[in-house]
Formats: sequence, C-alpha cells, structure tokens
Amino acid sequence: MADNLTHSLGSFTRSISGRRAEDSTPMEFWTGMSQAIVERIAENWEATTEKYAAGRQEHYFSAEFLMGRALLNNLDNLELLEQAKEATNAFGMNLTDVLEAEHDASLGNGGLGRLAACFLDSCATMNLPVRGYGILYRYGLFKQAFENGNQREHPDPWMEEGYPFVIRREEEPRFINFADMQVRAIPYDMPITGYGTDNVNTLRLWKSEPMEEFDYEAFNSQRFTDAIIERERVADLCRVLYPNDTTFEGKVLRVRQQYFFVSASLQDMVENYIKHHGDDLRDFAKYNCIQLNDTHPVLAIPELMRILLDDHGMDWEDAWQIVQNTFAYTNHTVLAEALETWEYAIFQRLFPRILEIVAEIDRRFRMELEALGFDAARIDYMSPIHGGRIHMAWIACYAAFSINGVAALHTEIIKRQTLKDWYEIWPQKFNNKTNGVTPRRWLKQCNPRLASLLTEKLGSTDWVTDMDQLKSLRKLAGDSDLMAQLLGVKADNKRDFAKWLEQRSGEKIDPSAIFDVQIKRLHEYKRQLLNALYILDLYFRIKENPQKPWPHRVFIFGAKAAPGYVRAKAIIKLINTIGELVASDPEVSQIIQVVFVENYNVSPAEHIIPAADIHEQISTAGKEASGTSNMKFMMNGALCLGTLDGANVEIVDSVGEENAYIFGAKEEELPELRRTYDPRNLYETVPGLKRALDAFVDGTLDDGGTGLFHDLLGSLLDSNGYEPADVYYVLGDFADYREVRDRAALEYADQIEWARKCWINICESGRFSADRTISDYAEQVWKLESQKI
Ligand code: GLG
Repeated sequence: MADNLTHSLGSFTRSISGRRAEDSTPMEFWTGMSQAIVERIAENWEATTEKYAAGRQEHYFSAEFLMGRALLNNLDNLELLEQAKEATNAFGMNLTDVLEAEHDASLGNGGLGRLAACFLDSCATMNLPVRGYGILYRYGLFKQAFENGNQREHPDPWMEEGYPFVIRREEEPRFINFADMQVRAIPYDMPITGYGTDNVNTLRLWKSEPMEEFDYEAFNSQRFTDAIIERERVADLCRVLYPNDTTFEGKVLRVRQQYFFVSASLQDMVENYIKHHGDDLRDFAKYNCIQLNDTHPVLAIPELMRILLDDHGMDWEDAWQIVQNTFAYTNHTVLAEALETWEYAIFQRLFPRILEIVAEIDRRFRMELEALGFDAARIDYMSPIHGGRIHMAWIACYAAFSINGVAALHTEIIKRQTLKDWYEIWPQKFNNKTNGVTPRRWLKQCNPRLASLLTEKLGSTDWVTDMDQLKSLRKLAGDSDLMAQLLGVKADNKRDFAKWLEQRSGEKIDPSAIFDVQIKRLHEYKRQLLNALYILDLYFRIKENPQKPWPHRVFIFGAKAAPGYVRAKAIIKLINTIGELVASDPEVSQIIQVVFVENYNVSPAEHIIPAADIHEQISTAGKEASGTSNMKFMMNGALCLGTLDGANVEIVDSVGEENAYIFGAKEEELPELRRTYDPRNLYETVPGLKRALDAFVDGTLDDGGTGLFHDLLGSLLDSNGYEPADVYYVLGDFADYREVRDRAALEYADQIEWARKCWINICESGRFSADRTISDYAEQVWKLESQKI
C-alpha cells in the first residue's frame, strides 16, 4: 500500500512540476498528493452520488463554507497518514512542509461559515445524504497584514496555483436569468470524505461564466473593450466573498450572488427529482429538504415558487405547500445590523418576476394574519414587504417548517424577542440546535498527542465518531499521574506553537507562561476591548509593583475586522500598540507578552487551540448566538474565561461552574443594569480604570494622530446621539472580569488541580461534537436516514 501511494505521489508530482519528484517544491508535492487522493476516492465518490440520488436528500444552502485546508483532513479520513509520511520521505520531503504549503479555502467569514464546514464533515462521517451548495469565490476572505499596527487587506486568490479538490463539471451548466443579464453557472464539486467510511459526499460550488466565451461580433466591430467588459461583469458575480461577519450590506452584487447560487442549486434539485421520480413535482418535498444557513439563501423560497409555477405550471396552493414542506431556516444572530432587508427597487431591477412572487407571498401573508385578528400595525411590521424593503428573515419565518437558533440561550432570545411575533403564531416551528464542531479536525488532527492519550485510556479510537465515550473517563480526573501526562501534552503543544509562531513572524514567546487566547472576528460585542483594557491595567499594576510574583502570561489575539468597520480596526491598532508598550518595557516584558497573530484563519487556529490554557469568551451576555471556538478549546483542554452567553452556558452546565471562570452581567440582568448605567462614574471610581483609559489619549499610546483612540474612549464614556455610551457594557463588567481573570492566573500555579479541570472539560466535550448536532438535525428536522455505500 505504501508503495502504492509513493508511486502515485511520484508520478502526479512529476506531471505537475515537469521535474524529478525529488526536485519539486512543497507546493508541487501538495498538488501531486492531492491529485493522488482524488484519484483514490473517485469511484466511491461516484457510487455515493448514485446511491443518494433517488432517495431523500438534504441540501445545505450557504453563502459561506469556511473549509480551511483539505489534504490532512482527507489523509486522516482515509487512514493514509502514515503512508503519506513514508511516501513524502521517500522523495526527501517532509509531510509537514507539504501540508503547510496548502492555501486555506477561506470561503467564509467566521463561525457561520466554519459551522457549515463542520456540518459537512459530520454528514459524510455519518453517511447522511446531505449535499452542500454555495459559491466558488475567486477571492476568499481577504488576507490581513499589519502595517504599523494597522490592518491592511490584501486579496486571497486561494486557487490560482491550482486546486485539485474541486472538479469542474462543465457538462452540467445551469442558466440564470437576471433582468439585465443572463449567466451560465458552472458547478465545481468538492469531495467531502468522512472518517471511517467509504462514503464521499459533495459540496457543490457555483461559478458564473458568460453565456458565450467571447463576443466576437463586438470584437470584430472594433468594440474590444465592450467584449471584455461584459465578460468581467459576469465574472464579478463570484469574484469575492463579502467580508462582513454579522453585518448586512445592501449591495446589488451581493443579492445577485445570492440569487445566482440558489437558482442554480434549485434547478439541480428539480432536475434530479424529475430524473428519478418523473415530472409530477407534488412529491418534491418528500425527497428534498433545504436548510437555509441564515437569510443569505432565502431567495430560494420565491425562486422555488417561480420554478414550480412558471416552469412546471403548478398552481399557487400546490407550489406553496411544497415550499412550506421543503425549507428549514437557521438564525445565527440577534444583532439588528445583521438582518437582511433589500430595497424594493433592487428586486425590481434585477428580478421583477421574483418581486411579483414575493408580493403575492406578502399579500397572502397579510390576509392570513387579518384572519387571525391581528391589528394593522403588527401585520405591517411582520409582512415580507414594508417600508419600501423586502425582509428576508420574515419570508423565511413564514415559509419554513422549522426555525432554529444555535444554542439554548439564543433560541430562547429569538422566541422572546427577535422573532417573538412569529413564535406566537407558530410555536411548533421553533426548535434549538446547539452548534457543534468536528472532533476530527479539531481534536484528532490538530492535537495528535491528546488524541493518542484518549485512545490509550479508552482502549480504542471509537471516541472519534462517538465523543460521548469520553464521559466515562471523567472519573480519572483524580489520577495524578494521568494529570501529569496531560500537562506534558499541553507543554509539548505549547512548544510547538511557539516554534510555529517564531517561524511565521519571528516573535519569540515563553512556552512556560500561561497562554491566554482570544481568537475570533473583531467586533465590539465580542469585547476584545475589554481584554485589552485588562492588559493595559495589568501593565500599570506591574509597573507599580514589579517585585510581586506575577504569573507569567502570553496574551494571544487573532482577529480580522471588516474592512469598513472603523472602530473594529481601531481596536486592532490599540491592541498592537499596547503590545509595543509592553514589549518595549524591560521589566514588564519579562512578565507578560502580547501577540497578535496576523491573518488569523482556520489553519492558524489548528496551531493555536491545542496550545491554549485559557480561552476568552467574553461577549456581552445575550449577543453571541453560540460561539464555536469555545467548543474547540474545551475539547483541547483549555479553560473558559467567559460570560454566560451563547453556548458558554451549556459548557458550564456540562463541566460545572468550578471548572470554568465565569464573570459578568447575565443576559436577564442587563436591561435593569442598563437603566441606571453610568460609565463615567465607573471611570472615576473603579480603581485603575481611569489610569488605563486615560492612557488612550495622554500620550502613553500613540494612534499616529488619527484620533482613533480618542474615538474608542468616547464610545465607552459618552453617548453620541444615536447610541448610548458603552453599548456593550465593557466598563460595567470590567471589575468582575479583572477579579476572575486574576484568580485564574493564580490558580494556574497548582498545575495538577488545573489539569483536572482541563480533563473534565475534555471529557464533557462530546455534547459539542457536530455529530451530535447533525444527528439532531437529521432526526428532528430533515427526517433523514444514513445511506452507506
Ligand atoms: C454566527 C454567530 C456565532 C455562531 C455562528 C454559528 O455570531 O455566535 O456560533 O454564527 O452559528 N455569524 C456568526 O458567525
């Protein structure tokens, strides 16, 4: 077998580099190895597609799939890791270098897109007939570079050097009609292997192309630029992923992207149905179910209506019944700025027929509510079209048979507040599906040391697909030898991370210090600013009393800010500036360090998470729908320093409050606290707070004369007319945060006791495996059974 892979690696690599394999680059090896993998799975992939085609299938519609790297995941799933090592070694190459050559497929912003990727992994592993549908963005999420501590964005042409894990299906084009243009949608299929199974599922990503390769008529009549411009206009559609996480931007191109991919995907589904079940579409929902990942794909609702009405001559009632039995909708956030509402005029301009259908949905909805005796104002508020805009979430709530939140607290909040009007009418539609993460990528692959320890203790690798088994190990927390082993694993991981960081950025960190990590998108509600304020305050406390036995700590950040989000970018600059202040101080830098990992992404996360001691989950209570990095850290034996928000609540419920560090105002307390909230008073009275905040503007921290730090300070202390001071309660939670974070750092000294807590977190993490989430969706929402080939 090993010879086999060595042989195919050699020949694929040579065919790519045009040189002897020995003389090829790591990137060429990566391509060769990836092609060898695709070749291996080809038959099973086809067999899986055939097996699923005639039965009931679930379709996961998502504008984002944050896949990260593919090769290691595939090697591991196919149990080829050892052979791959031997094969690369045979050519004088090292597998790690080959794996590190791979570009991340960053077709997503953050949690929402990564969740979709974890779900695909679980579906394949569980042999579930689920197919992902999305967009093949030419440029993924921008690459982040720091210039003078400021974020700069650069394009991410992730597949320009070739990407063997997507296969172009030239022969299966779809045609998409906009009022002002017609485009061809070409599918690119990505194989999704599962762990310990032969099934290979599919992620289908659409690319837009012109109807005709090149307009020779325009070219011949000297209108060369016209011919080019039209081509580019079509290519624009899939050119770039919108870099906003949890904020909505009403750009025409964005709604075009959305319509483009849902229309192509639905055409696919309908054709497949007809092929297997004939052209009477009334049973469509018996064989098909669509999960809408947030509102981005909600245009699929009127588009399926259009296909059924116009292309298949169905009447409204029959078509609407099918629609209502097909769609399920997941809400991912309660932030008002995320709610997608499109200007009426945009729909009119791009797809008048879709607008007509939405208007009819609106008319019927209003009638239904009138019949229920609702008053006019309430009907208007809830209607798909009002105030000159189209409300995507409202369409979803009306049409979907299932509406779910992504953590228990989040689901309660959408029932009580965000979607309460719909909950009142259709309580039976609402359900919770707490998020999960795949233990393959986020434990087995990224933390092989911990994985083998767990395998050793359980006597088998069954936990990889049945994480609940880890629960049985919880009782071993009392075993001090085992805890010492766990500490050894962590120490090795920390050394690995320190090495990785030094190679990547030249920064040297002390692996024996506490690694305290906050990695996630930069957003005010996630409160990186609270974290930064603590560090600044700690800096002054150390200066005041350098002789005290301060615990040594490395504060690690990773975060991208949306390019247009000025305040988020200011926070990045602030953290980097605090980092410089600390680094340039000969005393303080011996005790603490601040590291901001540039261009944070899936693969850096795979290096950071196994090395973390403490993870920061410090959003204002009620604002983080779930969070998913919290689950990854837990699985890797780090302790949560967090608020009772999102899935933190359930994590604490599983491990017990004594095995986490919880602080801050609770969601239900905040309305009352806010009534009398006076951040200026806290600034004056909370010890140390004035000193830290003044440093923003007194010359201690230099924002390069931009006024950015002044604005940050203002956002905490003063109302600006349209928002109150300190919307996210940073100063309100500061004192409690400082106390709990100080305590965590002190308790770290008792290493065995610390390890026990980590161990309990690991053993209780089964509840947060995406396998658990997906079996709940499959059973309760999708009504889906596994189909092993
Ligand atoms: C959202 C939320 C996260 C959530 C994720 C996946 O902000 O809290 O964990 O989706 O459901 N936009 C997001 O990333």
